[in-house]
Parts: sequence; structure tokens; C-alpha cells
Amino acid sequence: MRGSLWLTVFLACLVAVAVPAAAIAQSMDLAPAGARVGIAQPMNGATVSSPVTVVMTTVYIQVKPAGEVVSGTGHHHLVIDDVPPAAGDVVTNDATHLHFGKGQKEATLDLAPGIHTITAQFADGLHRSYGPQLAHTIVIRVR
Ligand SMILES: [Cu+2]
Repeated sequence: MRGSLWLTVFLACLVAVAVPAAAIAQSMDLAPAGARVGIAQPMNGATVSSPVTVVMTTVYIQVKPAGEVVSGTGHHHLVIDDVPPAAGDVVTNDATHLHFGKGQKEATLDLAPGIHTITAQFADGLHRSYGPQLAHTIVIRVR
């Protein structure tokens, strides 16, 4: 009798752990095969003046405002002088991780003079990164 109670508790714990993990795995879709994200402007290696206009592009994935997870869609982020989030990780929201949750494809950045690394990172409606497949990094010099 006591053994079956512990078995019931053990199974209940297993279900509690397993269900949320399965739900997360199902709702985070992989990026469509062949989908890419790019930065059309400025060119990698360019020397530019601040403010810097950054134009973000996508191929085979659709830009959609944040809030709802729809397969094959997402929104842009720019990661400035920092490491882009791994696939599945929520993109931080701070001064160096900018979200374009209204579906914007262009941003104007005030950058200090010097060398800067800018990564366009695409993420789903809940800001979960699609990872390196949908990231593109450039290095620019601000005069
Ligand atoms: Cu976001």
C-alpha cells in the first residue's frame, strides 16, 4: 500500500516535469529550410557615421509582429557588441539587444566611434531565437 502511494507520487512528478517540456518543444518551430536573415545596409566592413541606419532582410521566412507564434514567421532583433542568443533562448531586452516587435525592418542606431559588431537575430512571436541559421553578423567602424 505504502509502495503504491510512493509510485503514484513518483509518476505525478514525472508527468509534472514532462508535460511543460513537451509543450515548449512543440511550440518552438524550426526555421524553414533555406530561410536566411541578412543585413543589407551597412555593408560588412564599412566605415559609417552615427546615427547608423541598419536595414534587415529575410528570405523564405515572413516578418510578423511579436505576440503570437505562427510557423514560418518571426521578428527582427539587433544584438550590438554582444553574443547572439542560442536557438530557443528568449532574446534579452536591454540596450544591446533591440527588439523590433512591430515588424520593423529598419533601425537607426546611435553608436559611439569605434569598431562595432552588429548581429541581426530573428526570433519567433515569443522572442525565442531561431539560432545561428537566422542570424547574420557584420562588423563596422563608426567614425
Ligand atoms: Cu523580440
